[in-house]
Amino acid sequence: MPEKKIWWKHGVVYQIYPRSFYDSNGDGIGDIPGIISKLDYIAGLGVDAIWLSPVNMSPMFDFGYDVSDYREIDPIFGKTEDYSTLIKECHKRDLKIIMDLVFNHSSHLHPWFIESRSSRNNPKSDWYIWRDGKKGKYPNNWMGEFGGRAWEWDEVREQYYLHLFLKEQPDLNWRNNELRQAVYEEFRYWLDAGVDGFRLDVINFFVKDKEFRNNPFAIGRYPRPHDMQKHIYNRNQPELHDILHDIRSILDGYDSRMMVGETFADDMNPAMPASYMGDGSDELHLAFDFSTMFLQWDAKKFFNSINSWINAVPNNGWPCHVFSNHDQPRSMTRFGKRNESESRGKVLAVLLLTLKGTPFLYYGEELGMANRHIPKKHIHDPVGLKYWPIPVGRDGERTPMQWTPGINAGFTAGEPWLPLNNNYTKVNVQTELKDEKSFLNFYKSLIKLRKRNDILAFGSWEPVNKGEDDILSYRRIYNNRELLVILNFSSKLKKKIPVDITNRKVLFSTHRTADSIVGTDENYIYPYEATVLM
Ligand code: TEU
Ligand code: CA
Repeated sequence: MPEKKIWWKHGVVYQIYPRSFYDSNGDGIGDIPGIISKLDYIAGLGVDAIWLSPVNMSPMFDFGYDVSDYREIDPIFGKTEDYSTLIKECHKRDLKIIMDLVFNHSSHLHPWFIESRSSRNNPKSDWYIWRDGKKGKYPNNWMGEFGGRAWEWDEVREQYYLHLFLKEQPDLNWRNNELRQAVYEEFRYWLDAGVDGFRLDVINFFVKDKEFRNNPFAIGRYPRPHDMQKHIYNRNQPELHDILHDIRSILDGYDSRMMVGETFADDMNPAMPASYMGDGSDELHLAFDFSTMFLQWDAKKFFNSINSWINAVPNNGWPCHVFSNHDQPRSMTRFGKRNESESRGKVLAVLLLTLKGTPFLYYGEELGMANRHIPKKHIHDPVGLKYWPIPVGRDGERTPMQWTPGINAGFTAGEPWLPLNNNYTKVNVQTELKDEKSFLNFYKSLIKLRKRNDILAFGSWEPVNKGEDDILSYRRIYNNRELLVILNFSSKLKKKIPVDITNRKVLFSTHRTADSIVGTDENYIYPYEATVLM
């Protein structure tokens, strides 16, 4: 009996940043009707699910990651009915839909917060995190991720409230049971509406230290005050497990729903995301390990990061992999080295689509889209507004999707909300579809390979070469059948290779003809070769 495919384990997920995907009405901002009109393109890629960054009602201080109504759709993205149409149209095409829910914090304009801040004794007074203190004397040393203190003084309550991000993003108090129940109702609302899964924003930040202890000093990635602390007291508190059990049992009351947690760490230790998968069946279905996002181009480093992640995942759990998203520079830019970025991009694509675990793609990754430098006057992201030029902010990875070589890459008939990457005349859907050798067609055939091949879906992951001599290679084994994946991270031809590949059949390759058999005189690896062999 072949194993049954489960969409979130054996499928591919495609992340859309709605503002930047496709603008249907010429206001320069992508929207839900725009996404609907591109669903055939998405289904044509062969992916199984889409994840939309938040589209709920929001004053957009953090572009949707500050929600003022968890049920309504923000008018900039469309009507609430448009979202129901989107669900239906996805399902028609066998696509699942994953909603981004932001429940570490809400917008300061959410009615819950408006009520909570109105007095010290209203029914929702404890739904956010309020602390006494004298004005000017902060409750503790916690800093906001987006600048300044994590505490904001409120003149009415004469108290501070906590915001781990912007002051327009007050943190919800997950230690309050009424708040928990209210949030669970929002989950049920969307499950009833037919949403297949959730991506839970900074899930590991939900619960904070009961005693609000000061964070200790640390050397951070950036010289921002926020990064000069070890965040042990404002994240990852043990009570989070109870909450995840609750949410899991709500989801388990429905048919094949899934939640993936954004588990954010400074130290890249995979034990943290793994811990929130519980025993593999009672907390998160999937968790993000972002360690590959911060690596240099180095086969050994990739091996270590992926291997430790796969091994950290609990026995009944399942890994997932992500190389790009809306918060970090695109992989094409991070690893872009002069004219080698395309070759590296292809090696990465083969890696992502042949690993054990669910691959997450970020819109445009399939085209080879790269970041663009955003001049200061065009910066929208609060991180960039506050800190430019170090860090520059996240607009560069959020530029509009590149559909055609025409004006504004066919993204909008108006003025795009962010400037486009100038490479759109070459890097775009229309041009690439016509070119057999394009990045897009490369991706499409890789996704097809993954779908057709049960070994890639179900197989175990057995390292062969752990990055020595720039080679990363592994077997995927299922029911006594195996595939061998070989990736050359260097621009050099490798004559001494870890495993004899002669007489193997080529299933997919950057350099060799598919379905050919490797001859005795071909037992070497080309520069930046990525090959899947049977
Ligand atoms: O990101 C969490 C997070 O920690 C990132 O903000 C990261 O530290 C930052 O991008 C580095 O500059 C999530 C969302 O993905 C992000 O878009 C939101 O802004 C943030 O939460 C707040 O909701
Ligand atoms: Ca629009």
